[in-house]
Amino acid sequence: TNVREASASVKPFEEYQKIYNDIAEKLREEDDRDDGSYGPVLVRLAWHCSGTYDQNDSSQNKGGSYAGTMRFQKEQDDPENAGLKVAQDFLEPFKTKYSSLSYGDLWTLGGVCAIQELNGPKIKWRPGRKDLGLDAVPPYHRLPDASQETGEYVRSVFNSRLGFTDQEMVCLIGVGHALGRCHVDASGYDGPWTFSPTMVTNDFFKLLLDEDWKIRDWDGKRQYTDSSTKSLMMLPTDMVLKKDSKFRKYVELYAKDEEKCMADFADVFSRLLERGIKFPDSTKPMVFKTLEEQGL
Ligand code: DDH
Repeated sequence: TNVREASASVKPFEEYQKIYNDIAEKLREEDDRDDGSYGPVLVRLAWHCSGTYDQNDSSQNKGGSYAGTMRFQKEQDDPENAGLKVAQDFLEPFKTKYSSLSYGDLWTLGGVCAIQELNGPKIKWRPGRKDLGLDAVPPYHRLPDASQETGEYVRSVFNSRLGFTDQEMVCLIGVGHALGRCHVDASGYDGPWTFSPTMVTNDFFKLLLDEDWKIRDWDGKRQYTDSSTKSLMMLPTDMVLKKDSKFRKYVELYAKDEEKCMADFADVFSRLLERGIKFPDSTKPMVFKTLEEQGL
């Protein structure tokens, strides 16, 4: 089968809100990461532990967030996962404190918490993933290679394997890349996409359309830089969203309509975290309050 059954024996909502609060408080306290927040790298961990799913694979190596297999060196060594140990280490204390929580639940909840605390939309989330063994590690080359610059390639990742539409892939990539930056010592690329890398915004879409993007003149990997400030970047795969007319119409839509952008992102990111998992009817989607909403 291509899906896995989530456990029906989960804790009440309040218990998960407590874990959310613990993660959010640590995010608030620890600001020694490049732009002052570990939030972006937590979002990337949630995406990379989920984005390995292949809906056409019925083997035990089908991937997805269920099995928590990025705790194994073998999956950490996937070149596309370079730099994510930082995020795993950030969350590890909560695995110790809430030992019945699986890694898949912890890492996806970490991403949900980061998005909401960085001013993003509410992301529905469900628990029940179970840790599986080393033999469930998915194969390499499922997570996207940023040096590819064709629509066909981007669709091969998000449509063929993950089942997302053109509009959904544009939304996921563009809101994801509003956050954080590339690190030479991780991916080999360098720099942020936006001027506010610790805020969830639709700025990626506006900048992609409005700026004049040129190949950066440097010794590193082939990437683009904005002609006006030369401080921002775009990956080859990001530029595809502007060049491919079927993608571009959604870039234009999301650049104009932030509200629609955030509503669509909340929905599609939530589904990304649940790819390959069947949840029992008894497990209702949870929506967490931010620290601010709780007066914390
Ligand atoms: Fe990404 N991403 N991403 N990305 N991503 C990188 C960083 C971050 C690709 C390549 C890179 C998504 C899609 C793609 C985030 C979220 C999301 C880096 C730099 C590369 C390279 C890593 C480093 O050096 O530290 C490619 C290729 C794709 C693609 O789909 C074609 C999606 C869908 C998301 C999402 O969240 C939904 C975030 C956040 C970061 C910043 C991490 C950080 O440490 O900061």
